Amino acid sequence: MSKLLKKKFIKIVKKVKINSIKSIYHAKSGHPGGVLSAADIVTYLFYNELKLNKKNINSLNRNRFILSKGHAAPLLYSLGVELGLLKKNDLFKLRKINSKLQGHTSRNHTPWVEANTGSLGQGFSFGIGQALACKINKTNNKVYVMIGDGEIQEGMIWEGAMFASNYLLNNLCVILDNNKIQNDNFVKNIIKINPLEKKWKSFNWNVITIDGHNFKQIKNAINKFKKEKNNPTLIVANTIKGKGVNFMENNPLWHGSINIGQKNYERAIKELSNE
Ligand SMILES: Cc1ncc(C[n+]2csc(CCOP(=O)(O)OP(=O)(O)O)c2C)c(N)n1
Ligand SMILES: [Mg+2]
Repeated sequence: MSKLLKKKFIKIVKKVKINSIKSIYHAKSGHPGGVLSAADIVTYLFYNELKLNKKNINSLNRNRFILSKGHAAPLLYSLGVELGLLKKNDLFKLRKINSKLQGHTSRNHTPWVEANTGSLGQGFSFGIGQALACKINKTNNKVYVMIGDGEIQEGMIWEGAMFASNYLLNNLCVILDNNKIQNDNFVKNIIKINPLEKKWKSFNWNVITIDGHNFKQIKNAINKFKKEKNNPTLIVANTIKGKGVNFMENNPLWHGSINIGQKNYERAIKELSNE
C-alpha cells in the first residue's frame, strides 16, 4: 500500500469507527469493544477484497464477508455508509424495531449483509457452506468470515473446522479477532483456547498470525491466503478490544451491550478523532 493510499485508508477507518460509536451512543445500546478491535481488518477487507457496490451486490461471483460475531454489526453499517449502501441518517436507526440496522446483522433487514448472525458459531458454519457451494459451482471467488476469540468456545466451531479442511476449502479465509475478551470477562477466565495455532493446525488449517492493527501484516496475510492451494486459512489477528479509546481498551466493561452515555461518548469521539 503506498503512503498516500495508506493515509486515505486510515482516514476511512477513523470515520468508520466514529460513526459506529455514534450509532451505538444514539441507540443507548450496542457493543463498542468488538467493533473497535475489528475495524482495521474489516475495513481493509471491504475496500480491498469485497469492493461491494450497488451493482455487484447480488452477483454470484462476488467475494463474501460474514460477520459471525454479529454483535459488531454497527461496524458493517458504518462501512455501508462509506460505500453508499446506506444513508448517514440510517445510523440513527440502529436497534430500532424493523429498521435496516438490527442490533445483530440480519439479511432480512439489510440485504447486502450476507447472513443473519449473532448466535455465536453459526456465521462460521454459514460461511463454510457458502465456500463449499462456491466450489461446487466452480466460481472463482473467496469467502471471508470473522469470528471472535470467545466465539470459538462454541462447540459448533470445531465441527466446522473439521468439515472445512476435509472439503479442502482453500477459498475460505477466517479471521479470528483475538482480542482476549469475550462477554463480561477475559476469554482465559472462561475456557482457555490456547494453544490456538497448534489446535487449528492440527485441524489441517493454514494458520497465519498477525498484529490485527497493522495494515502491512493484514495485506500480507490475505495475499498468503490467496496463494493457498489446499486448506482453509485461519488468520489469528491479535487485536485490542476497544482500540483507539483509552478507557475502553482491554476492559470487559465495554464489550456491551452498553449505554455509552454523553460524557464517555464525547471522550471517545475526541480520542478517535486524534488517533
Ligand atoms: C450462542 C451464543 N451464546 C452466547 C451469546 C452471548 N454473547 C454475545 S457476545 C458474547 C461474547 C463474544 O466474545 P467474542 O467472540 O470474543 O467477541 P468480541 O470480543 O470480538 O466482541 C457472548 C457470550 C451469543 N450471542 N450466542
Ligand atoms: Mg473477544
